[in-house]
Amino acid sequence: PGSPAAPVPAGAGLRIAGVSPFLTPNGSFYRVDTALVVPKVDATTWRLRIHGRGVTRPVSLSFDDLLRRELVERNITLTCVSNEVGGPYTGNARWTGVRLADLLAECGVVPPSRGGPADQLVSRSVDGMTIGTPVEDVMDGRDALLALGMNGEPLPFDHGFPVRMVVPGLYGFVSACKWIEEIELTTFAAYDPYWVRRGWARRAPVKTQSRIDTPKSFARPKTGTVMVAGVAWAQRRGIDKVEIRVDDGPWQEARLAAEDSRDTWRQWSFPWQATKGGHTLTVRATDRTGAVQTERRTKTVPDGASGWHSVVVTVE
Ligand SMILES: Nc1nc2c(c(=O)[nH]1)N[C@H]1C(S)=C(S)[C@@H](COP(=O)(O)O)O[C@H]1N2
Ligand SMILES: [Mo]
Repeated sequence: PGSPAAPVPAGAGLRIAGVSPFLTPNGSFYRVDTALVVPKVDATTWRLRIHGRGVTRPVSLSFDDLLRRELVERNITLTCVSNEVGGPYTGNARWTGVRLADLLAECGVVPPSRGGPADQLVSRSVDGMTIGTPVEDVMDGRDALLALGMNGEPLPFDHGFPVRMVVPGLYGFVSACKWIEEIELTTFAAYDPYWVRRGWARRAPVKTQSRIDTPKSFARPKTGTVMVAGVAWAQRRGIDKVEIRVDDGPWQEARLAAEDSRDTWRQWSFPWQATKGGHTLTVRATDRTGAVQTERRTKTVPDGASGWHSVVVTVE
């Protein structure tokens, strides 16, 4: 990469047994898509077309065309809108790709805030998925990528080979088109993509969330110090605080691991002096806007689950 990712701070990974590693290995990265058979796209014949409203210079790019551009490498946490509170559909990877905003600008695309006629970017995959992303978000300076590498390897077939989109701060269903082959500039008024037609939101920024990775629910730890630990994420905003509550006790501050960037999740830990009996541990995060993760439980539909994650353990 011409623009490598900054080294991950030494303290970003806490090395506590049971905590999600800071970078999720490709083999254990969650997979969510509608493909019954994973597309196996031939990169030598693959092309990406960019066209539509306000595109004064439409293009059709080959894989080699992308490789000739400056490659950038960024750590970005990707989250699925269908992730329940405490669920597994979130992961953090080092993506390698090209800057989508630069490519769009070369095609003549201007964001709506500067008078551009398109407010929605619709990406289409070889398997017919359509995903709608705000043009403004893609062009506001964040690291929106057309990714072709994941954790130092070519993008795995399951994760969109040869090329997918990755946009920090937006749930995957409104940003992360795998096996992408077309980008059409249009408007939210003119077109509803796949999931929107099925009742999901048109716009879906990631909600501030936190998860207890260890201990697991129904664990039976011994009395004494039990390390409670997990991850918290609020892509684009960053995590400033994580707190733990034991049963109905006061909120107590957890120790935060070093932050890599506000677009990546952050590990945390809390040494709990566990006493005999049944206990409920609850976690909540505060993002850098000062907003405390809401207790209000919502379903995943239409724009992501909210609420606090709890685990119930029996201390022996
Ligand atoms: N072509 C295609 N791209 C897709 C999807 C899909 O079903 N088809 N699912 C989206 C959803 S809902 C999410 S959360 C992410 C998941 O990416 P991953 O499987 O690499 O974790 O991909 C997105 N891109
Ligand atoms: Mo998703």
